This record gives sequence, structure tokens and C-alpha cells, in this order.
Amino acid sequence: MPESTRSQEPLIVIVSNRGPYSFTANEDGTFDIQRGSGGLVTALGALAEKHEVLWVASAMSKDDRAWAEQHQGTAVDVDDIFLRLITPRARQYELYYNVIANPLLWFIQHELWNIPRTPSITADTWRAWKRGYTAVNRQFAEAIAESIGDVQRPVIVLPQDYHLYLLPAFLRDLVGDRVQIQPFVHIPWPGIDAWRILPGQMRDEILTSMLKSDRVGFQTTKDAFNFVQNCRFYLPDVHSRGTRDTLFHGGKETRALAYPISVDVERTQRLVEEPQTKLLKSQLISVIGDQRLILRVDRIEPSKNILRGLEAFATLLDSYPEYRGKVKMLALLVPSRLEVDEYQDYLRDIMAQAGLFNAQYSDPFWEPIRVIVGDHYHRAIAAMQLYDVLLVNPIADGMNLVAKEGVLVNEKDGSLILSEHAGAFYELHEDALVVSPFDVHGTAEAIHQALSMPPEERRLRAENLRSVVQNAGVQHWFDDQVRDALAAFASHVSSSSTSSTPSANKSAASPTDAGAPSPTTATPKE
Ligand code: ADQ
Repeated sequence: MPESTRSQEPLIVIVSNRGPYSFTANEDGTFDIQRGSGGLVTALGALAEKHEVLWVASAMSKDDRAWAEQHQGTAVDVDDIFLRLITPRARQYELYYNVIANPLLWFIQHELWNIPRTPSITADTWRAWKRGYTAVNRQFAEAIAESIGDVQRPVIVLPQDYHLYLLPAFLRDLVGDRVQIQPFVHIPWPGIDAWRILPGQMRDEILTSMLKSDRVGFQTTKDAFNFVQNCRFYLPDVHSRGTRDTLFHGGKETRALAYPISVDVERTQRLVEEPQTKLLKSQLISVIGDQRLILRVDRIEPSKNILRGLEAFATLLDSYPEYRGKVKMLALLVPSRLEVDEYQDYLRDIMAQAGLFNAQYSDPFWEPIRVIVGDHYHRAIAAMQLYDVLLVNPIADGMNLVAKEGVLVNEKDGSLILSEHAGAFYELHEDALVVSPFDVHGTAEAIHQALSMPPEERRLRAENLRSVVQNAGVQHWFDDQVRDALAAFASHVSSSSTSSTPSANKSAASPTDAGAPSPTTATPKE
């Protein structure tokens, strides 16, 4: 699309900790670019065709940092997306990411504490809050404000996830009301009791900042409702006046809405056809043989409840010995956050538990559990085609895309066993076998129910599940958020008596004066 035709259209600003591209420096000063493979990145491909997109993220590596420094704080057109990387100091990033975001906020929102012992919020945690989390959120806000400059066209800022809760407050201070700020929270938003663990000052800063947004997006209406309750309970002078999804505070309104995330349906279906997937599928078929397959696919993450899943499988073998030699559990696991002690311990416990069960139940011709550790998306998609049972039993999960990918690509009319605490439950519960993640006995019984289900019922359930996902892919997720922000702009403009509408004030803004690539150098401030 020629740039000039876009000048009156909205500028969409995606903000996330990890960006869509990573860079590798060459000796001659140029950089190789790798595009990330996550759902957000691919969905953005479609978004960038319709809108002008600026993506602000943090440099993740030495080479990312070198790329950012070469471009001196400007946004650069990479593959039709304007990209700007902020460059927090290594120590600052460590405090923001590995002290506050992952161990503290993630654990609060997934309710993962061992309360008599953890968490301990120490002087170091407070330092990390101020010098890490707060400082990096401020850097993000400054980079966005600088990049959008004084653009008059609609600007919609979409901060992603729990790394960026303080961003709305900093950004609002810098840019005022002329941009729509609409964060999306990918993980659960628990009720008021879970948030009492965070010291009041930190909690209030988060809630107050989020209320500087125009809308806050959540995976489910339950999360949105919990957010409303938290704000009403913990903040003075915040009301919902009988509504469940709107907060009124200081003359401003903030809506809390559900936008359930999904998978890129076309891309996932295309992956099935790729030669690499087909090769991996045939290798997996030879591992599985004529056994029935119980599959799980997860990051190695305490909230995914992998240990109770193994225990449920062992319980099945105890309760129904006829399955011995005839079923296999395959766990495809990606290591994750190994800098955090709990994650290292969890990986160790999984390997020990699986080894113990194999020692206990195997015979010379049968290995009941196979754990494959590694990050291999093609292999995960290949395995998802082959399962008889997909076990998705998290303690808490914002959505869980594995459940959606699985039902989309499976070729065996496989059953989905789904935790009632996964966000995906709200869309898929009717045709899944629903379990409590804590109920090991109930999960074993659900596996038995799946393995003994009449073929016609399996087929019907699998078809229904597939059509739910086919009808609501990730493009909907983006489009719905952008549509709501644009509608709010339109009503703001029509109710405004001034002539400062984007189209009235700006005749032929180029992407440069739209603010995307600013020529000035941004030196991150503390
Ligand atoms: P995650 O906790 O990472 O995401 P999830 O949604 O299940 O969880 O998976 C994200 C992606 O990683 C999926 O595409 C999945 O296939 C892939 N993946 C997971 N394990 C894998 C493995 N072993 N091998 C290869 N690929 C693997 C967070 C929230 C979720 C929310 C997403 C999106 O915790 O609740 O669904 O963001 O909002």
C-alpha cells in the first residue's frame, strides 16, 4: 500500500517485551533478521497488511542491542512493520524480568505460592520494583511517545501482558488523551484474595496505571470481571455503577473486556502440509506403533500441572491394568525460564517422576512414558495430529493455545481433556472432557472415558471442537480490539466540539511525521 494513502489511517502501536524480530550482527556492520514464529507475530502479518504498525519491544541480545544502537532510537521499517527496540541496561532488565515479572507477577496471577514460605518480598524485591520494573516501563513509554511525536491521526497503543502494567500511566502522562491505550493481559487475572499477596503500594500502582487505559483486554469475561472487582475493592473512588465491565473514576471510564486469543488457523493448517512436519509425523508413528497415544505439549512451567498429569496416567494404569502395554503417554516439553529456581526444580521433578513411573510400570516390550525435551514446533504439530487423548490440565492458564491447535489439526477424532481453569474452557468445554486440575483420580477417569468412548461420539465431539476454533482465529482477536478502539475514537471525535479531528488537521502526513521513524536519538533514561 503506498504510504501516502495511509496517512489518515490509524497507527497501531504494538508494545511487547519480546519483539517480532531478532538480529544477528555480521562483520560488515549489517544484520541478518530472523522473524519470530509466535502466534502474535504471524497474526501481525495480516494486521500489517491492513494498518500501519509500529512495534516497540526490548532488545533481547547483544546483537539486538547493536541493531538498536545503529538506528539510534528510531523506528525502522522491517518487512512493512516499523520496529523500535528499547535498550535497558542488563541489570535493569534482569530486575524487571527475572525478579518482578516472571517470579512475582506470574506467580501471583497463576496463584502458585507455597504460602508459608513464598513469596518473601524483601528490600531487593522493592529495589527491583523501582529500578527494574518501573524504570523499564517508563523507558517503553518514553520510546512510544517519542516515536508517535505529535501525530494527529488516530493512534491505538496495544501493550501486551504482565511486563507492562505501569506503561499506561507513564504513557498517559506523556501523550494525554489523544491516543487510545488498550493493554491486553494474556494470563489470568485472579480475584482480590490472590492480589492481597502483593504489597498494597505495588498493587495500587498497577491498578491505577491500568485505569489510565481506555479499555483493558482479557482472555475471558471472568478475568475482566475479576479486574473490575479488584479495582473497586482496592482503589478509593472507583465504581462500576451496576455494570460488570466498566469502571468509572475521576470523570474517566475504563472498560474491561474479553477478547479470547486464538491460533492462526490458515498458518497452522499449512504447517501440517510442510515436508518437515510430515517427516516428523512418520518418525513419531514409528515410536507410537499400535499403542494409543495420550499427548501433552507444554512449556516446562509449574502452572501447566505436568506432575499431576503423570500421576493421573499412573493412576489409570493402576485402576485399569488392561491398558498396560496398549497406551503411551508422550510429553513434549519446552524448557522455560531456567533462571528462576522453581522452574529448574520443576524440570528435575518431572524427569525424576517420569523415570520412576517407567521403572515401575514398564516391561521388556513397553515403555509407558516418553518425555521429549526441546523447542520444536513442527514436531508438536506433528504429534497433535496423532493423539487419541490430548491432556491439557493447567492449574491456571490465560487461554492455552495447545488445546486450540490440537483440536484443529488432530486426525484421529481424539478427545480433549481440559482443565476448568484454562481460559480455553469457556469456548471448548461442551465437547471436551472437563477436569479439575487438582483431581488426579478424576483426570485418570477422564482418560479412561476418552479411551473407551464410542467412535461416533468421539467423531462428533472432535468435529464440534474443530469448528469452534476454525470460526474464531487470531485475526478476529486483533480485528475486534482494533474495531473497538476505532469505534471509541469515532464517538470521541463526534462528541468533541473542537476541530482537532485527525482528518481535519492533517492533510498529507507521511509515515515519518506520523511519528514512526523519528530522526532523534532516544537515550533511555533511568
Ligand atoms: P504459554 O503459557 O506459553 O502462553 P500456550 O498458549 O499453551 O502457553 O502455548 C503457546 C505456544 O507455544 C503454542 O503455540 C504452543 O504450541 C507452543 N508450545 C508449547 N509447548 C510446546 C512444545 N513443547 N513444543 C513446541 N511448541 C510448544 C501464554 C499464556 C497462555 C496463552 C498464550 C497466548 O500463558 O495462557 O494462551 O500466552 O495468549
